Amino acid sequence: MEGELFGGERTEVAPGAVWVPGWLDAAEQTDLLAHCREWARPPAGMRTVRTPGGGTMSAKQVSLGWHWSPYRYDKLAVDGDGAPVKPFPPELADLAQRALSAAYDQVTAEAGGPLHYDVGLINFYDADARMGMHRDADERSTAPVVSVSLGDSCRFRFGNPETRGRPYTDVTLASGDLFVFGGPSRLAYHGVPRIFPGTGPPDLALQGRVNVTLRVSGFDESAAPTSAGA
Ligand code: MD3
Ligand code: FE
Repeated sequence: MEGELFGGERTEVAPGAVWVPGWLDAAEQTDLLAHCREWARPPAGMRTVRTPGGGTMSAKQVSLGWHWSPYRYDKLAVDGDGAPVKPFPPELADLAQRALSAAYDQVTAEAGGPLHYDVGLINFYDADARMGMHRDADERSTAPVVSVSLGDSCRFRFGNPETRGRPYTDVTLASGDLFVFGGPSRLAYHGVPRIFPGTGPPDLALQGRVNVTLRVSGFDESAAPTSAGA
């Protein structure tokens, strides 16, 4: 198929859900992964997320800007070492704006000006990790969520806003792929039912998969020194 080897082709998987395979080139993937490894270090580094039911998430996670734990945001790593969350880095703010431009012809900003991306959630998957079907509803903003994949490919299941079950669409996300979830897709159920070990670009030298999501919290930084949500 023409263009298969090149990034930048958009597919609208559902209204507002745009997939851009091969969006980041090899050098950009290497650079982003190196940053993720830095951000994963303590303090407020990568940790196992415990869910209220007594389970654990198999993907390990680190937050930037605002610290997410089920199901709230804080300025401290309240379910980790308690340290202040790392700041949301300017390079991720830039990446978010480039992602919106790549995915959409026009971004309909909310009243109050351009979208202010201020949260990064980074998930680290080993070969056996999964993420069950869920919705992301802990942000106060309805701005699109930006997702960038690195390393091993995965099966990504994109569902519907009403139920955990069908109808859903399965997509194979590969290293460098961009996915943006806005509009009616923002509150759709989604999950990662499997990782395909050994499928990442050899040069990236990553065993497993890393997913970076960029979000707009909708929280007021100055109004809530330690906690928001809940
Ligand atoms: C659709 N991450 O961090 S990325 C998550 O691959 C999350 O680590 C998965 O689900 C991962 O919450 C899936 C795709 C994704 C991310 C956020 C979304 C899809 C989304 C938010 C709303 C709708
Ligand atoms: Fe999610």
